[in-house]
Amino acid sequence: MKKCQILGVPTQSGTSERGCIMGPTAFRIAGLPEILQDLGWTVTDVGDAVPTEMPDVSHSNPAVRNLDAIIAWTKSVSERAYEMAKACDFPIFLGGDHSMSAGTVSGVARHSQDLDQPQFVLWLDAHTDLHTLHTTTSGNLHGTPVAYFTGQSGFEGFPAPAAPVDPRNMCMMGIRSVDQAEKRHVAEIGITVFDMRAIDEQGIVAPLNSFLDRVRAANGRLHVSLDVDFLDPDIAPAVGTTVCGGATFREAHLIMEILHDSGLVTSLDLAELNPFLDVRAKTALLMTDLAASLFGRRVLERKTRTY
Ligand code: 4U7
Ligand code: MN
Ligand code: MN
Ligand code: MN
Repeated sequence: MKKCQILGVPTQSGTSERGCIMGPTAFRIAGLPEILQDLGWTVTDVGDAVPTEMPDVSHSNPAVRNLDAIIAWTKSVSERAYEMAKACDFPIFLGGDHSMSAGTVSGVARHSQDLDQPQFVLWLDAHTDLHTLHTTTSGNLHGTPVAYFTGQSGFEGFPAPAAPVDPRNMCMMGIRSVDQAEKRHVAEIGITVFDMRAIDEQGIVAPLNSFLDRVRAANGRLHVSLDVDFLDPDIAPAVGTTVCGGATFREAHLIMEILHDSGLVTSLDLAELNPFLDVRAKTALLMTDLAASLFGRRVLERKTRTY
């Protein structure tokens, strides 16, 4: 049986809204480990990550918040993610704010490098999270993980990622809030972006399949990072940074179903869940159901559809 390991990353230092620290607990209460077991996986919950000792750091950009804590989380989560990628077929990371992905993606990418396979990343988010310590104006470092794990400069005090992800191996979907500095950066480094307008015009099937074809052709390993705010706030209110006009219930499930059938996904972040802002747990339950779709839950027993 295929083995998956689940790690909680209860960080909220990357955002100014408190509550993401409760995210991993909410996923456990929603029954994620049992649901994956029922889908035929051997599941081990390896508990929660603990940040390393905080370094004594400061930064020239006075807006930057909680730099010491984010460096400490990144170091510890990156190590844990690397060990999990070695030890099982599929690590799952329960956030925690999206600064967690500086650690998760750098850790799994290091293992892909050991295997001599390219790391691909599918980023499902309203935001590009491409700020550096120098360009962020909010100072909230959950807006920076993509710049970190793709090896951009401007992360003084952080360990250099062992295996930076090639931005050309990244695809973003759901994007609808991009700051000026990020706009310049995203075009420059060659990330494929399907913003909400592209999804309105083309749907999700063709864009997603064009990316999955590239992953398959390169014999790549695929990390999926799902930020709650990828979803429309009407169906997923439990997030600090709501942006109108997000993905619908069916768009999100269809992405997960196609990802499952592709067989290409090797790791997953469930990021930014803030249970303190939820309405009768509906966001926690939806995020859990989306993970279930990615792990093979389907409406009918039928042969895997190939795209
Ligand atoms: B998330 C923002 F200004 N870009 O930097 C910023 F719009 O992980 C938002 O995607 C960052 O939720 C959102 O603060 C980070 C803002
Ligand atoms: Mn994000
Ligand atoms: Mn976001
Ligand atoms: Mn957010």
